[in-house]
Amino acid sequence: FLPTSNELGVVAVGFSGGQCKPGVDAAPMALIEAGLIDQLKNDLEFKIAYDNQVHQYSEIQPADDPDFRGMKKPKAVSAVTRKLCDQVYEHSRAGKFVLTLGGDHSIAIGTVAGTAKATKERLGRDIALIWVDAHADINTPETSESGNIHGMPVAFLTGLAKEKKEDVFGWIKEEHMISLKKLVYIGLRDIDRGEKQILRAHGVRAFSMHDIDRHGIGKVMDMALGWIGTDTPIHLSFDVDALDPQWAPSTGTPVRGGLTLREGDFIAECVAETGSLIALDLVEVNPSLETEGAQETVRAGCSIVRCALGDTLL
Ligand code: HAR
Ligand code: MN
Ligand code: MN
Ligand code: MN
Repeated sequence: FLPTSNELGVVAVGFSGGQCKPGVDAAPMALIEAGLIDQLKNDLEFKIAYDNQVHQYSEIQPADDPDFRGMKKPKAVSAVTRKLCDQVYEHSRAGKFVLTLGGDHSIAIGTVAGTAKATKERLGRDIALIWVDAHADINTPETSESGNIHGMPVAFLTGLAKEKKEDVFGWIKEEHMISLKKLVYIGLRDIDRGEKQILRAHGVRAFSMHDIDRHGIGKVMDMALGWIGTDTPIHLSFDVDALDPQWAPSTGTPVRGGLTLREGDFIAECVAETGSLIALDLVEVNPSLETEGAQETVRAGCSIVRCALGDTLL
């Protein structure tokens, strides 16, 4: 079921509306200026389908966008992710890998919805979702303490959070959703109380930093991929804040005690090795937050993407 060709659809999303800090919208350009797309083209010999633009989606963002059920900028995030879903869907439906460069993590509502739908249609299969992050991002509007939608994407994608209003994620239908049984977390270390209850109640497979310390990253990846099973299309959503701030300081919500850069690359390599990866998001790089750390964070992001796309495999 893998993308049969070596075609890679790239979507650059300069969107920051899922949280409150400006600057994360500049990440796609910073990653591209660091040479990411050239490397994928030249070193990895991908045939790249990229429209040469960083989408800001300002044209579809409503001027009047009051809080709703505690969510901040609900209509803007809904409209942007809906549009992004269509873009990702088109690439994935055509059998391409899809690389999405964010943006904050709210954009995964669009990317995962797009690959889930495309894969159901193309292969009649449900996708698995590997969420590499310091955070679980599974708050419902009601459990969220911040109202920031980048803390909620997994709740909307799994149907835990539902809203009928078409312009506030009501566009998310069954075909866009993934099963909580096919969701695996790696790297967790800052989970809200309400999120813990959700993870426990639904028996979600989660590997925290504690698990990585105990078993080592090799064993954790064996367990994570074993849970998903072979022959299941995988969407990997990688939040750069999964890495320790030592390697990725320039991100909106850094949390100490994270993955080393090598562990992050290893996770990406292991997923690449399965041959089942169909899509990758790289999110939450915010080059404006640190002066020296910004380039380091961008480099770390580039490295993760190259590894996930097979660079270091022999
Ligand atoms: N759990 C917190 C919230 O809901 C923090 C979410 C954090 N941010 C991210 N996403 N970078 O992974 O607001
Ligand atoms: Mn996240
Ligand atoms: Mn995070
Ligand atoms: Mn917290």
